[in-house]
Amino acid sequence: MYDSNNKRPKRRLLHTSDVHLGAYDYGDGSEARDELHANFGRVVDVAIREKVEFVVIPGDFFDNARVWDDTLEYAAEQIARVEVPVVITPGNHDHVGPNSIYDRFDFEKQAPNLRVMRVPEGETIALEELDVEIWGRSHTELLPDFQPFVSPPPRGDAPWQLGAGHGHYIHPKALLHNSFHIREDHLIETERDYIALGHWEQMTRVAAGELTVAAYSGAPEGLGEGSQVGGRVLIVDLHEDGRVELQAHSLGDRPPLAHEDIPYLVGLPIEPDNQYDRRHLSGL
Ligand SMILES: [Mn+2]
Repeated sequence: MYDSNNKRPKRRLLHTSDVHLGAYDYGDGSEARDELHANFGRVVDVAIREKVEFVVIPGDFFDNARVWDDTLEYAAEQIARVEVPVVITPGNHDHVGPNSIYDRFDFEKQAPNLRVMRVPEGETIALEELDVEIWGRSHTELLPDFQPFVSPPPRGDAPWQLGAGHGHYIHPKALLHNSFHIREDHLIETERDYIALGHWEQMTRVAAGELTVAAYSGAPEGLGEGSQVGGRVLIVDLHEDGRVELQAHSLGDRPPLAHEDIPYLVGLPIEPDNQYDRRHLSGL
């Protein structure tokens, strides 16, 4: 948490998600497949150009467990090219457990800088040389009521405490999605500095209290180009004074968006007369 008396090491990361590699792995291949894969190459280009020190991918890196072998090889090749640590917190499309794509291929051998979270109950990955710890829970296909941020463990000892998770942020205008709920109060309770979110294809910051910055990077695929935020990744600066500052970098040639220019969503308050809360939260 922010402590103005203690300077923290300045760090920079890249956050992307919902890459869905292999989404077009059928038939004889297609231009869409080539473009999707090339776009992840552009994400890696931005990571290298912006000199990030690590990369966080909160889920749906792959589209499904049956993607072609050369998609796996391409993914590993690109991750290895980043050189800095890459942490994946699997989502619903690239879950861990039975029939996990991460058991089909020895990624860590092909890309020794890759760390995949494999524990649905949650685990912390320490990037010790960077003074960063990242906590998250990976999806399985087995828990329809999975809520990635309920009952988070306390902050660890490293100066920078991050979280990563995959699900729907519940806000007043949200449709009542049936699964993978993330609420503002869950994020507040994490007491983390930055929470990297995945599952949505649109980039947006979300309300997470005064002490935590949380955002969806959106998919790097050019979805929602017209909205000004499609086809982008988040560069996250962790400043010495504890501030977390986002920049949305285009995978093309559009200028970056500053922190305040990234859309911001406020969560749904918990109220006793709120039908939604009664229905979905009574079992917590
Ligand atoms: Mn998803």
